[in-house]
Amino acid sequence: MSRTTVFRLHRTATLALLMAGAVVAAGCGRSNARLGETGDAAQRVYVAPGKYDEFYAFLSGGFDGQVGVYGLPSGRLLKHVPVFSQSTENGWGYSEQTKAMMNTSYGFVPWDDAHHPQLSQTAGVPDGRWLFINGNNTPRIARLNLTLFETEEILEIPNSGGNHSSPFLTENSEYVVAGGRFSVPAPQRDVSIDDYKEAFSGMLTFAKVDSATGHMAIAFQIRMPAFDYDLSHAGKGPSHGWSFFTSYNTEEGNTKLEVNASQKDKDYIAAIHWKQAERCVAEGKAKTEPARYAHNLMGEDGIARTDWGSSTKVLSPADCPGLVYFLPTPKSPHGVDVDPSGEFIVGNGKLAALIPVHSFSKMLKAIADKAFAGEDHGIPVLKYEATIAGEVQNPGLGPLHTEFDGKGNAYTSMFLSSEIVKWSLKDFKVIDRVPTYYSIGHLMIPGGDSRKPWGKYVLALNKITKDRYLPTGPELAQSAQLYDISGDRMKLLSDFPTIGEPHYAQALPASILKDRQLKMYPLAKNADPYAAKNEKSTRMDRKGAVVHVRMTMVRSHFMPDKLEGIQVGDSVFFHITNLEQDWDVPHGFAVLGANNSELLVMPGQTRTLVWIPSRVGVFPFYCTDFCSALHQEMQGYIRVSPKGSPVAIKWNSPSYHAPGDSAAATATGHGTK
Ligand code: K7E
Ligand code: CUA
Repeated sequence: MSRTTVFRLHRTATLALLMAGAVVAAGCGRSNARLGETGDAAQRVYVAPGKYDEFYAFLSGGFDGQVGVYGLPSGRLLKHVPVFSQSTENGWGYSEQTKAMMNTSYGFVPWDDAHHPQLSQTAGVPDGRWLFINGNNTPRIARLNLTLFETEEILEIPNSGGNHSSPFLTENSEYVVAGGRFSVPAPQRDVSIDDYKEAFSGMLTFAKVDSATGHMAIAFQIRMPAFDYDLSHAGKGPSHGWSFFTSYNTEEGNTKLEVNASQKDKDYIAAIHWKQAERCVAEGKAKTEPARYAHNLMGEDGIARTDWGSSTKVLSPADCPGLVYFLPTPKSPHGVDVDPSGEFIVGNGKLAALIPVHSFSKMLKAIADKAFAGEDHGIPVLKYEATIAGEVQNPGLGPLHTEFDGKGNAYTSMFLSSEIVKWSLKDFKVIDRVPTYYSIGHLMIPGGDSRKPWGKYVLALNKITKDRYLPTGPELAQSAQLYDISGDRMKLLSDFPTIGEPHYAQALPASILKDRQLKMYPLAKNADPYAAKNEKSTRMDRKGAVVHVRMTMVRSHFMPDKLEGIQVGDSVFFHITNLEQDWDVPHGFAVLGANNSELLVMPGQTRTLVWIPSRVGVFPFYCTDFCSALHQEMQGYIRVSPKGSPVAIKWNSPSYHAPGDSAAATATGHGTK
């Protein structure tokens, strides 16, 4: 949730709970009762110089649209990966090869609100191949390649609004899911907002993930009642084949939801039997409906391209019996989390005074016994008593999310009372609680939503830091806090600030990833049509007002580095190939007057920046990445003449021959205009 909604929720929920006679525990400002126990905290998070962290952690950037990669336990920031965002650090989203990643049916959208990273899984365990993450505002799912730490694919989700219950993949990464927080008319059309109940749909999308390549494709969408589908998790083990989505606003209000969506005592967790959906789709029960959406994929040649989708298969629960059941769940549930055994489905009712735990086996039995409390929009509603395994009593206030340690314990974040509460999956009794600073949203245990958590730490992802860091104007740092959970009692180890608002995070042992990193792109395999794979093939070509410059970079010079014959208003495409074949030797490229970005070009890679000179003169360009002792010498000049100037194209590399030079005919033939 955003900070503003957080504050609002804080107010209304506190009010509601006060009226209900609940005691509000002190959250912000409380002293750390366990300070004495954390005397060795510094040692526990200290990673000596030259040593590696034990875990890679991937934190969503929230409204910053990126993923932050941190080492745990140190909390050191290792990388900032642009996803639904442009990056001036490396030209992501500005270079010609990456621009298409931002394409959507709404045009070029270089921003989004990214909440939920999900590591790909095999047999319910993170396998370190890919990281998926949702974009909320312009509904999308992105896939990062974890040998590159780079975004490789972005799939737009049509018929959706606020893609929040996403991507929450199934246990062999068969599907990533996308549920809309905001129901919308689907297909979009001009209707009165007052016709919400009739004209709006909730849409739950299942995108198939190719097991070899990771490529996503929309398999089917399920048209649901116009509720707000907030979060999701897939079943695992015995519950594999099902996905669970929380919903709020089952009241179907279309205004002032803070009141109108809090009327009912219970909303639902929607249990989706996606294996049944597969059968219904195979039997032709889905309708093909027009839908325009972008599918952006990085090609093997390092160039992103967009394929346009034109339709999706839409399933209605009425046409596919056994597809959807509603599990009544108290008070506008937020997170839904499935324990490592796959048996327990935990609802986190943000306004509820308890944590309901549903049983998957009881759910199946209730379905078989038709233990229905009724129907809602034709969808069977199971009896609460028939599916509930137990309730965690007096857990704290404002439960949002739950993770698991793999040792029979669950950990729930309490937004209002600012704490993590540890409880037992055996008897649903609270075992321990520890304050967080402050207003925790998600929490994360490495592998903590998988079948095999590495239950050594829990990371609290906090919304508000108040007095925790040096103040920085109106906007204060957002923060993660690391707790040791290896013993019986949780112990706070450290705080570290994060980039953007961290919502969810995922982590896995560094040993899974660290030896799989691509060190360089093989130059011989560079298939960019404008690559210059050696200095001899560098050159300039003019076609009308477009000039293509094929340039190389290697320690410590550009080739060519003296360019003439450019005119004001030309579109100059700098296609720059890094000839290095060594690890960690990117070169940068910046030119005076560039209106977009610099470039960082990885060894063996070609990247293209467009520069449109606006004035006459001679402009320097240089390498921005300190690559060698002669890095400061890695520079050049480009001369810009008035429009229509007789100054001919000219460059200083072996491919250039002056016009009239007899060798010119045998050279590129592009030496003149
Ligand atoms: Cu709880 Cu977007 Cu997963 Cu934030 S959400 S906290
Ligand atoms: Cu190349 Cu600095």
